[in-house]
Amino acid sequence: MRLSVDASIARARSRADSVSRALADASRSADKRRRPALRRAGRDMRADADADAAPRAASADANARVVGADASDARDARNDAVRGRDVEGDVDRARDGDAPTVSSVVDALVKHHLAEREGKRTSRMPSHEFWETQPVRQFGEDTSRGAELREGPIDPPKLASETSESGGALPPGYEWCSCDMTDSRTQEEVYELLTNNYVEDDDAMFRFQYSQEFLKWALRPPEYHGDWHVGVRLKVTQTLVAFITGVPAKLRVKGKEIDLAEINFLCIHKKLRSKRIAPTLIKEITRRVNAKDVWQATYTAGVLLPKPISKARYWHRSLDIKKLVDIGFTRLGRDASMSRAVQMFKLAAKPKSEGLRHMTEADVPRVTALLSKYLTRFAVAPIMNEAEVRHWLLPREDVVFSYVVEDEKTNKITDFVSFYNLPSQIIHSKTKHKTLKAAYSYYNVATSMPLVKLMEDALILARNNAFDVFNALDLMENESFLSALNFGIGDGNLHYYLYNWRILEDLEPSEIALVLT
Ligand code: MYA
Repeated sequence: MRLSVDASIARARSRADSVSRALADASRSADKRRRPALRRAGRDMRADADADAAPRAASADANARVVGADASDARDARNDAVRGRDVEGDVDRARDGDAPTVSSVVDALVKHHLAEREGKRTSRMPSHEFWETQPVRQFGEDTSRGAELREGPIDPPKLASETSESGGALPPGYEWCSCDMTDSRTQEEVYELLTNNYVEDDDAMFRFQYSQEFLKWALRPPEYHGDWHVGVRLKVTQTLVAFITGVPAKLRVKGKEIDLAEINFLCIHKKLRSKRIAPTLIKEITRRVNAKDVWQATYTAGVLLPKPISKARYWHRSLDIKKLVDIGFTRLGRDASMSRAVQMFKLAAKPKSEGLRHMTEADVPRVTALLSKYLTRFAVAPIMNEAEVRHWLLPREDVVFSYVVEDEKTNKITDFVSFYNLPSQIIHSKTKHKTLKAAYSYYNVATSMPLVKLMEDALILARNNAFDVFNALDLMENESFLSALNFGIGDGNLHYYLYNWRILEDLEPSEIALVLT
């Protein structure tokens, strides 16, 4: 299974190669002024991605939290194929008499690749009819020194009383509602909607399955607002068909403290997709958030929208490799045997750190102090008071798992480790397994030991709680343990966004300390 790591690196290289190949193919095609050659550029790359199979690893990802390097290759190949089609446009134009030279086509492609890498807008990029009207960073805006733009709010402050009182127009037959997450019937409706329609991996093999207990936890933090749990119902039957939520939070962004909404669980029933309902939902939650005098928001998504402040990656650590291979989450490399893989992912029977125990109510003040101090190191991090630490970090059965190490002499909490439980359903399971049990790394602080040691204990605890895989983003100091503990890189990006707050430069994931559920 060492192959999986090797294969990830090989894939990164092969992606770079595929860009060169795309350019070369494009150049050849333009030369011949033939469309099929360009189509082939896309197809060939897809075939390469499929052939290079090693760890298939795919998982539903929070907002595309997906494992599976070959899926990412395939997506890159698809993107390249789209770019190939762009070139076809050039070729068409050529036929119309405006003939591009080989070098002009190649130049255009190179320019596009470079611009895309820098997050700039080019005519070849998809336009964002909705997002281009919103107070968010835009691709291609001039953020260089001396340019007009400043860090901070994008729209000037308004008055909550200026916010309109009624929601945007839904298609006929639908109506707005607030989903009362204290009501068990409503919880069940939300659970059903998400279970059948929320985030899937690219190959539609896995879909997030947030439990009702999890949803209650994620949506009812201190000071939450019931009307920030926005639903859309079919008028006649009252069926819940769409959802978006906000919860209040405080974030420190490059030294500035911002009261904002964390937006999550945007979901539209599969039968109502591509009807521009998402922008209507987003405008409605914006209206309801603004009505509470809150003007900023943060959110994460797998999709690339204008314009992330950072791009993180999921990494995956197998805990039950046999099951992961059985369900198609992981594929063993050509030369890897199951017995070697089992050996590679073997963990000790119990945690190694002396004194590691469950976090309790009495730990709340000391965990708050430890975490608050630690989080000041990062450019973007939540600011949590004791009530919020109690809510987000005290253990909750089958939802959030938190442990501390207490120094016996000083009674200080020296270390804290936590993860949450977000299973995915296996959509077309061909085995007895119906669910992938995934633990997601949450907030961790190590002061009495290296982080890698604390996280090894987290893996053991997760395995002892019957999780199949442990997922972690490359945020904060996580890179210090990912490779060392045999995590494999996933394929989905998780983009971090701020609404109505500009920062001028993109941040590294290691500068981000925000984990949204
Ligand atoms: S991320 C999780 C998102 N959910 C899923 O992936 C579940 C499965 N998918 C679906 O349910 C639908 O495909 C969704 C889109 C609902 C995603 N974030 O209605 P449409 C833009 C933001 O025709 P549909 C999460 O929960 C798209 O670029 N925008 O599309 C965080 C296009 O706009 P533009 C998205 O496929 C959510 C427009 O929608 C996303 O039927 C943060 C198309 O609309 C996305 N994930 O539905 C929300 N996906 O033309 C933003 C597509 O411009 C919050 N789109 O490209 C902003 C802050 C608001 C509060 C502010 C307070 C101050």
